[in-house]
This record gives sequence, structure tokens and C-alpha cells, in this order.
Amino acid sequence: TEQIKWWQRAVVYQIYPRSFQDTNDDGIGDIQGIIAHLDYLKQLGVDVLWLNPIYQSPNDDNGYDISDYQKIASDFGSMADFDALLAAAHQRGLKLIMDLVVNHTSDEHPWFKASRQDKLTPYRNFYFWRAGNGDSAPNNWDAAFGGSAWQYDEQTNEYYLHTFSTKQPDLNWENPEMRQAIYRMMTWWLNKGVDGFRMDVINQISKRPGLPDGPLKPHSQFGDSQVTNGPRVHEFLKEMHQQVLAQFEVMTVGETHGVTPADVLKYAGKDRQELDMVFEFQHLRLDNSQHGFGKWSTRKAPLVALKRVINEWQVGLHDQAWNSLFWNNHDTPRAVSRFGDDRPAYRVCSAKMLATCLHLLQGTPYIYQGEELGMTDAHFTELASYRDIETLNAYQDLVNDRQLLTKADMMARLAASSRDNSRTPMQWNQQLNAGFSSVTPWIAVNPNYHEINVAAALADPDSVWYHYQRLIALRHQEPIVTLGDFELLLPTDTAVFMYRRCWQDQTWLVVCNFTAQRVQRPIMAELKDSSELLLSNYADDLADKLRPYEAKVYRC
Ligand code: ISL
Ligand code: CA
Repeated sequence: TEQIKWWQRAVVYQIYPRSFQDTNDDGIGDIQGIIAHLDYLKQLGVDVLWLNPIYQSPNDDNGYDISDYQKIASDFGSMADFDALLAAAHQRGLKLIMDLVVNHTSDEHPWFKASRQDKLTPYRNFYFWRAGNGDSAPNNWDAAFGGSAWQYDEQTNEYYLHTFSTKQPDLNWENPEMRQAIYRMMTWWLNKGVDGFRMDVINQISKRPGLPDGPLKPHSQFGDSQVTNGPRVHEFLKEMHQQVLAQFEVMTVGETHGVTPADVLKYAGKDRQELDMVFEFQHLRLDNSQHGFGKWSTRKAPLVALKRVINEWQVGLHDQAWNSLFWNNHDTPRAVSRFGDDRPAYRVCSAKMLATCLHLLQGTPYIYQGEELGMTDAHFTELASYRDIETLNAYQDLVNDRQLLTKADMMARLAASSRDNSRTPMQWNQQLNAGFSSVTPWIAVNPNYHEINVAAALADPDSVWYHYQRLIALRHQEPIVTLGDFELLLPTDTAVFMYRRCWQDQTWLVVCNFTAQRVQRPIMAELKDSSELLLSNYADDLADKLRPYEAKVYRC
């Protein structure tokens, strides 16, 4: 039988360092704060930590604008702190992967500063510099955070490409010297002992030759436009694999917008020697606005569509590639608010249901910090509470500049979709600022921390937290969770997500009610007298009857 890789059995925990734990009273989470909670993470049972960027950065986009790849941002600590974290994690058997942001740098990176000086420096070609089209930008591409993807620069009378903010110029992967500089940097981190990378927008690194105009899509999200899945992307990833990754026993997960399962067989197919897995986003786009406002929407994803997409990925990658499983991250609303029900009566139950549904799929599950508590969206009501550049720019564009949405409408959309929903501080206890910091945090703590916090969760055997702990343990104990086939049942059912996992002579049945309604489904027909209920989010089992957000797992 084929060898299973260590990361196929693993559960990953994503840490957003800025919001995890402040230890030096500046209102910003830091590396010592992560070290302080390693035992907590070990107790939960996760295997791998993924840290959002902690490198030196002017923080135009919270660290996704890097000005030195080999320095730690002073907000977070020092390289000595990082080395201590890595050692402390390894000591506990935890792996640690870093965010690798190599589609772009900060405009304050020395490479960009040099490239901006004159047209003849070798660094000029590390980025995309182009003459304008008369008085306008070289092409019609939009930036993800609003406006044109081109910024005019007086010094040399040319424009540079930035597919995100103006302070995030795109690196030119056509340039072999640039690629070597990136590979040297990656090798440096891997030699330090980090266990892999989450690669930011990695399917954007190959731009179409000649940078041609794209179809104009009014106020659409950047996502799957002109710059994803370009012609040389697989060549670059194979080169990176061969020159860097193949030398180490590490894991890689690429962030890839606008990909189908067929695309991912190329990015992460077993024999491709590119990436180990990717984050796809089809399941997170089903609730996008149908009226041209992209992610700025208050819709709910229809369950039938959600099941269809998940089924396509489960079946499409089975035996050929490997899925990443996630409901949320630092760019999305909170899982329980988006796919479950964060009203007090249903929050705990629906958070456990979502966890059950996701963790028993085939793939590597990712838990975003606070998800294990059932943390909710921020529900901010004031624009001044928001910090995120994407959120603030979108408001400026849609409400102030183009006046396409009223203030009230946009505030409702931000409350449902802003990235800041998942960036509020981790809720540790009932004390000041949820125990995150002794001073006012960089972004407001959710006032519901009085009920929703780690201390309360650990004291309550029925908490969301212990449900996650059980799911993680189940995955570690039962090979079927990693290896079993997936079969979707009741595909057109609008309330219930039901599936089977089969491996050798075993069959498991997972049943999840995604609604607050009581429903009845033919569950018992799938079971035998010897069947056993392995896990549930209610105290008893009513057979074919499902209560609000009920989730049940049977060994058939
Ligand atoms: O956040 C998004 C939608 O709200 C996405 O469009 C996001 O910009 C895209 O997923 C790329 O995300 C990654 O790169 C960005 C950074 O802002 C995100 O935080 C990061 O996850 C630019 O580096
Ligand atoms: Ca701090």
C-alpha cells in the first residue's frame, strides 16, 4: 500500500498572531503570546500551527506587505523569540508552517526601493514597470483592494503593477534572478527548521504575456480574473519544488482563488511535484452577491449548492490529490455566523455541527483561532471599528465615491462579510479585554467574550471546545477518517448534509442538520443492530428525528 504523508493525518491550527495574545502591553498579539499558549494547543490535539505573516512590514495589509523576508516585525518580537517559538513547538511535537507571500512585496522592500530609482538597475525587472497608454494605465486590470492595478510613479514616469494595494507591488516571476532570490530566502527558513509554507495567492505568480486587457467586470472581486492560473505557473512551482522543497520533509498548501478540481490536479496532483494541497474557495463564494457586489453580500449559501461543491472536491481529488478542509480563515467571516447560527440558543449546537461535518470529510482540516470556541462575527455597527484595508477601501468606493450603496446597506454587508469579523482578539477569559491584552487592543474585542472564552469552554464538558478535541482525537485514532471514500447521500435535500465514509470493511455515516427546524430523515435504514453512535451534539438519539443543528456520527 501507498505511503501516507504526515500532513495527511494532521490537523492544522491557524494563528493570526496580531490577535492571539499580547504579552508586552501594546495591544498587539506577539510571538511570546503564542509560546504562552502552546500547551493549550497541544491539549486541543492539533498537529501543525500555521502563522499568518510575522515578517517586517509597514502593515498596509496586516503583514501581507513584507519589507524584509528575513526579519521579524518588531510588533511581534525578535528572531530570538521566533527561534524560541520554533524550539518550544518542536519540543511538544507540534510542527510550524509559515506564510510565504511571494506574489508581491511591500513597496518599502529594498528590492522595490531600488527598482523605483531608475530604469537600469537590475532590480527594475524584479517587478512589472510599464509605460502608460497615453494618460492612462498600461491595461484595464483592477486591484483587489480597489482602483486600477497600476500606480504611476513620477521618478521614472512609468507605472508599476500591484494586484492588491498600491503598497503591494507584484514580483515579476519571469525574472530568473528574482526567482533565485525567493528560493534562497525559502531555503533559509527551511534550514532554520520550519515545517513548510502556506503560499499566499500562489496561483497568481505567472502573468499573461503582454499583460493584455481583461473583460471588464464592474465591481467584481479580483479573484479569478486575468492574473490567476497563468501560462508558466506550473513551470515555476516545479522549479521551486525541485530547487527548494524536495530537499526537505515539509508540507505546502497553496492559496488558490478561482480553481476547479481539474486545475488542482495540476497544482497538487500526487505525482506533480508542485504543492501538497491548496485552499480552494468555491465553497466560500456561494453566498456572494448576485447583483454585482461580489463578496459584499448578506446572503446565505444554499445548502444544496454547498453540498454539490464539497462533493465535487471530495470525489474529484480522491486518490489523486488531497483536500484542505476549512470553513473560515483570517479573510472570511466566522464559520458559526456564516454557515451555522450564532444566536445564543443555537450557537454551541451549530458550531459543533459544522465541526462534525467538516472534520469527517477526507482531507486536512484547518481550525482558525477561536473557531474551537464557536467565536462569532464581530457585529460591528460603526465604520470606525473596522481596520481592514479591503473593508475601508470598499466602503470608500461603493458608498462615498460611486454612491452605489447607502451607508446602512453597506454597513450590513460589512457586518456579514468583512475580513475583520475573524480578526477580533482571541477570547481567553472573562477578564479585561478577554485576557488578550491589558491595554486597548488594536481592534475591538467582541463583547460576547463574557460568555465565549477559553476558560469557560475548558470548564464546561459540553463546550464546542471538547467537541473539537474529540473530533481531532477521532481522526488520530481511526484510519477511516483519513483514508475512507466519500459518498454524498440525499444530494438535493435542502436541510440535511448526510454522507458515508467507507474504508476496508468499515462504513461510517455522518448526518448534519443545517437548519433550526426539526426534520425527519431515513437514517435508521442505513444502520444495523450492531451500529454504534460515535459522536453527537445532543445528549440522546431520536433515531430518524433530527433536532435543530443536530449532528450524528455512526459506525454502521
Ligand atoms: O480577502 C479576500 C476577499 O475578501 C480575498 O480576495 C483575498 O484578497 C485573497 O484571498 C488573497 O488573500 C491573501 O492575499 C492577500 C491578503 O490580503 C490576504 O489576507 C491573504 O490571505 C494579499 O496578500
Ligand atoms: Ca504585544
